[in-house]
Amino acid sequence: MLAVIIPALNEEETIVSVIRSTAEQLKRLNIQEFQVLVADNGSSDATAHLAQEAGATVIEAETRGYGSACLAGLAKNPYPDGIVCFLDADGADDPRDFEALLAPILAGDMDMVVGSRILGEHQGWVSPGALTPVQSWGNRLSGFLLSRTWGVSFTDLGPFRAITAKALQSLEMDDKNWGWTIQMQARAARKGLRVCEIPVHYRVRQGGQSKISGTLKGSIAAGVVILKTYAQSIFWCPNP
Ligand SMILES: Nc1nc2c(ncn2[C@@H]2O[C@H](COP(=O)(O)OP(=O)(O)O)[C@@H](O)[C@H]2O)c(=O)[nH]1
Ligand SMILES: [Mg+2]
Repeated sequence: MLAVIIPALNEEETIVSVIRSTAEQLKRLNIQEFQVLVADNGSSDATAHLAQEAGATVIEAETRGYGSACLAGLAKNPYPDGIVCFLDADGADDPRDFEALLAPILAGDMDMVVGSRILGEHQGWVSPGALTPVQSWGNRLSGFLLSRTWGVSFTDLGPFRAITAKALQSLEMDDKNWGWTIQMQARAARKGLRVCEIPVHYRVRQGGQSKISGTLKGSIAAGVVILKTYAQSIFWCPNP
């Protein structure tokens, strides 16, 4: 009933522990029926091989990009009536937060729950250096824009999130890159879905190299894409 989609690009140092601790946490929560889908789009290292050995289903995404990998994983979701979770492959998200993330959906109270690293930070949970200042302020700004536009309460565009497969399908997601997270939140808000966020732990990546926030150029480029996706979402016409 639960699909966990992990977009991964050259994450051989961390992918195995992310898959193992995900499976461990889900079993601890008594969730027996789940599938871990690693969406790899052309890693040149051993990511795909190691992910498969660790028990995940590996999906080859044809086009580069974070959203593109998430879409490729989603296309192979075996549970169309279940729940879909996303988390990163670098070990920055903590699978121990699955419990808090899933609880409101399992209780039937929410359609989507986003893990906020900013809320975690306020409680001293974010390791120093895990979120760069540019990332932190960029995400806060995005949350502010979403809140002002649709009256939802978001502080972050965190990658670790859970949503019912049905709700996700209704959002007609199509962003192929770094607009993926804001597109999901903006469209969910625009559609009037039941959404909330919870504080999550966030760590420095556990190995390998950052593809985005590690450089100022990467952060600015992602910021521009995120703002553009927000603006496009205002004009999105959902199917009734
Ligand atoms: N499949 C795929 N995954 C990507 C791509 N770019 C980044 N990722 C993954 O997306 C996640 C977030 O990227 P990361 O480099 O950690 O960004 P940061 O946290 O801002 O430094 C990681 O799991 C990456 O492996 C991409 O083009 N394709
Ligand atoms: Mg990361």
